[in-house]
Amino acid sequence: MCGIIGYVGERAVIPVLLEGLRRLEYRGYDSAGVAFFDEGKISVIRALGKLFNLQELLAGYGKNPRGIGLGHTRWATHGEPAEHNAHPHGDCRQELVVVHNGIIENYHTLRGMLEQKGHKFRSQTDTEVIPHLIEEELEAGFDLPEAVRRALSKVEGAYAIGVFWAKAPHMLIAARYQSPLVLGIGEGENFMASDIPAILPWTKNVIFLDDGEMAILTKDSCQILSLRDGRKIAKEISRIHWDAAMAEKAGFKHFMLKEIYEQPQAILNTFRGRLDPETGEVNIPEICLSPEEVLSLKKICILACGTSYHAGLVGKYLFERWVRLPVEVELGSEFRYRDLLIDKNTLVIPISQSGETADTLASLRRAREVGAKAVAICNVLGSTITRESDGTIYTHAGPEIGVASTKAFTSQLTALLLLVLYFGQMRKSLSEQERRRIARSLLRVPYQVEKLIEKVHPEIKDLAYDYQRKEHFLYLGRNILFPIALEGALKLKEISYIHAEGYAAGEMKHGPIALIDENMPVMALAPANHHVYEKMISNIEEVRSRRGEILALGTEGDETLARVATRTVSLPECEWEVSPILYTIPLQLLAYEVAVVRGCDVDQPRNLAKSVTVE
Ligand code: HGA
Repeated sequence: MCGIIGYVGERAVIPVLLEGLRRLEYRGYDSAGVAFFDEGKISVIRALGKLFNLQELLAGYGKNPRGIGLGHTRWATHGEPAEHNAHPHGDCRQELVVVHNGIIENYHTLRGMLEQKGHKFRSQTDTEVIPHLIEEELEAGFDLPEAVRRALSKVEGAYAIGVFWAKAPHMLIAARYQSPLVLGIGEGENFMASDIPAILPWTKNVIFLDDGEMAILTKDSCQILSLRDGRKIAKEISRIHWDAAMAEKAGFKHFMLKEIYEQPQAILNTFRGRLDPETGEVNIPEICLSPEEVLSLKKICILACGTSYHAGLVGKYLFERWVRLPVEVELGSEFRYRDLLIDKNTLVIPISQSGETADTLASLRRAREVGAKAVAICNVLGSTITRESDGTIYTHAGPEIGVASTKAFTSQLTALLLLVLYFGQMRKSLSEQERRRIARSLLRVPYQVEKLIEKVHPEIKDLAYDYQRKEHFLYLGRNILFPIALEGALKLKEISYIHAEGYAAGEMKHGPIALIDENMPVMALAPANHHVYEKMISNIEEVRSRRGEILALGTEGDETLARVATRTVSLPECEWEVSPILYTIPLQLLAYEVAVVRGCDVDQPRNLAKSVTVE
């Protein structure tokens, strides 16, 4: 949420900032703004709404400044989306500019104190206290890095910031505490950004800034200091293997559609090199747990938010069946404030596409305090959650830009299944025969998903057209497909703004069945080989006898289902363990196609942003 890009070097700065912001726009699109140094002073240009509006404004700027600049795309937390609340924000004299991702929790107090000293504020944001605090320190005689460090010592909350000053226009300052920030190290130029794709066109060499660190960037140098005491810190440069084109739409109309179509590859990349196709053995030493540690586990606790939480719920069914350990799946925003009943024999598994999700990260930290071990499932190399866990299973799904998560979800499901096979083989809770069976079915999944997309996309398009005007939807599943019902409903509501609820089908009679009438379409997930199939059919009958319309996903050739459902979309027969992956695909396509026919902005749904780095 909120995207920051910063540049110092010799290039024309506006195109760099705009390209960076274009690649960060998934993080927020309430407003966008840039600041650069031009003819001896700082120019700030900001526009309400999507980046396009800023682009239009900049097209009329008429000059091509070089050297230093900052850009920001906003997801508002404090202060309505409006031009005057757009970043960058400045000090009283507009000699200093700041972009910020995060929340300054004590901004009321700080603002009151600064106003008493005569500072004039122009916005309602929490962010604006930062340039004013820095201004105070500059006036007290400190140089820019020290002024930033001292200013930040007064701030409580979360921040990733970029700063530059008209009196030192060769120097860009970056600092972070609980919001992500990565530095891009170029030749004769340096960058800072909230996320890797923003700097990929120019460099693949990056430094991940940690909490409590700041950086002084000039075109030829990058120095990292501790925010606590200003001491120098040596950091390693990491090399990124994504390329710039991976963050492009590649001819698809939307990122979401491209990412749906990329799933066969993303799933394959997740298990490639980790799953022996002959023996079904899994090798994931990167989880960094010894066999003794795996054997000593008494409990698993999965921590996640949103779509990743649904992946975690699927994980619970898998772990409980094949690893025989109790599993709790916890929402990050709840877990972090709960009384924790976990200890060093608990394994926590934080799941997050970005590895920066604020609530998941805070939960991980609490679990670490009581000695729990942690193995993360993440897509972004070097992200904070991966650095704070004992080990990580990277999903290798490539950059996910669409705000509605798709390929990250199915690769998280794949990674969870790998972990289940790995623990099952180590703890001997899974026989070799079962392991081979599950491995064989996972190996088939990329091919099955590819064929499935090809087959169902036109059918789903028709369905979406016919049901586009419905205002409510129910999604029903049982057992391992219950979380997929939740995920299907979430996808529909987030991008098409249709009210949708996911339910465990057996729960219908405890309340939701009262909602059923001819205006309530019900999407039922009913594979014929699941042990709860008959129960599912009974639940479908119950809906049908109340004039509900059933849209069903089920197994090819299932005549019983075809008889009870109004419309059916058939899927290939697949094993229970991989069925969540396959049954997700048509639901993603349905949400996508409904959103398209309703004219919604698929990649940038209202009020949302990706990579939720605030509480
Ligand atoms: N609090 C700042 C920045 C918002 C943000 O980081 N969102 O994710 C604002 O409201 O502008």
